[in-house]
Amino acid sequence: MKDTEPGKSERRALITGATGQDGSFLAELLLEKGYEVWGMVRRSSVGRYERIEHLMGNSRFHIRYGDMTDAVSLVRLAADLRPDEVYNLAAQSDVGISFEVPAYTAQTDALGTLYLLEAVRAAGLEKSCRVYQASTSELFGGSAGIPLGEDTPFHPRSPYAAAKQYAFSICRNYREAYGMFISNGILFNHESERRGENFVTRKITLAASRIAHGLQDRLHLGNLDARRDWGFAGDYVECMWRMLRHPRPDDFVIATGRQHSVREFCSLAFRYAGMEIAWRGAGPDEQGVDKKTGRVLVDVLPELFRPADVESLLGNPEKAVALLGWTPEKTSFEKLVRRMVEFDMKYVLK
Ligand code: NAP
Ligand code: F7E
Repeated sequence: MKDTEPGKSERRALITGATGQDGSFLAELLLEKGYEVWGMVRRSSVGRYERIEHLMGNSRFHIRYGDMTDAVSLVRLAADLRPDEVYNLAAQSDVGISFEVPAYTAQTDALGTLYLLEAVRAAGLEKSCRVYQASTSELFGGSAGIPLGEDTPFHPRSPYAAAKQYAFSICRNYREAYGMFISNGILFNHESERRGENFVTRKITLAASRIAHGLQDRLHLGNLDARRDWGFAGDYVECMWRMLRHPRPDDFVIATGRQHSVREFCSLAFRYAGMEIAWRGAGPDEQGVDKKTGRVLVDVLPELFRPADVESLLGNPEKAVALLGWTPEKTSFEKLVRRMVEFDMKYVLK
């Protein structure tokens, strides 16, 4: 490993999932830190590069085609690039959709991770290359009031979580079996204006913005009671980098230590878009109405409930605070929601 002064280096990083929310923030961060960054992207009939378009002119940023389900492509990438660090962010990351495409989710998220580790080994990089694995709070399957930490047992409640459990375990196994530097980041939900439009936070900020501009009638949601420990993606990618700069490979929970319900997220987002919501009714009959006009802004659709949902997630980031210098809630919940709404209020008019 080429290790120069802390924070500045000529290290070469490979990011799988570079076109995703986290991949784009991480690529920015690593470029700022002097890395040569290779983003793996997959072929698509439409341009998929909105989140990384602004990096395309950077002479230290490059893209290569590959796919997590194509082991040969990963072997070729590792052998050609010989990266110092690999950040495995590529995944079918939508929990709800994983119930519709369970086998594909397993191929990408579980087997894909195995292929990637084998590609690093096949290139003879097992002693030099550090690997970050994008693990998830979904592994826990929920928390009944008690903050979840690295030692909490897993109880996956979706095909996505089950696939990620395999990936987590194979990373630990390769660390123990082959002495590889592989760290699992057990990240709780993190959001931004680059979040996919199907995730609940972005769905809400986009809808609130469209409704404010008269472009949408109302917002349909599922489980309003679900509670999440929501942070800002831009803060969380810094932890990924810190994990690979840590002297030893390990597993870390990254969370804010606070949680809010989907209903609370909704109220705040509509407030920032200029509307105050009053909630009335319960269960499938619950509605969010505009306090001023009485107009229904939000309602509940039973088909948006998942076959099994994770009701509550709350993380305990103490270990990351102590060992990685992580600052929870660098960006507060209120700042995060405001940032997303401010972005979407302009974005929906484009
Ligand atoms: P995201 O926005 O959905 O991005 C996923 C990335 O993976 C995209 O670049 C996507 O490419 C790529 N991808 C999907 N299937 C692929 C395949 N078969 N081969 C190659 N690339 C593939 O996800 P994110 O929010 O940035 O999350 C990054 C990682 O962290 C994921 O592994 C996710 O499961 C995990 N995670 C996320 C959170 C969170 O709250 N965001 C929390 C914990 C863990 P396309 O652009 O071509 O679709
Ligand atoms: O759902 C409820 C839904 O899809 C959050 C991924 O990044 O974080 C993410 O997974 C909650 C759930 O994220 C709607 O039932 C209600 O309880 O935004 P989400 P997620 O499932 O927590 C984890 C950590 C990951 O690892 C994943 O990759 O909100 N909810 N109504 C809804 N959710 C959606 N999507 N749409 C609704 O209409």
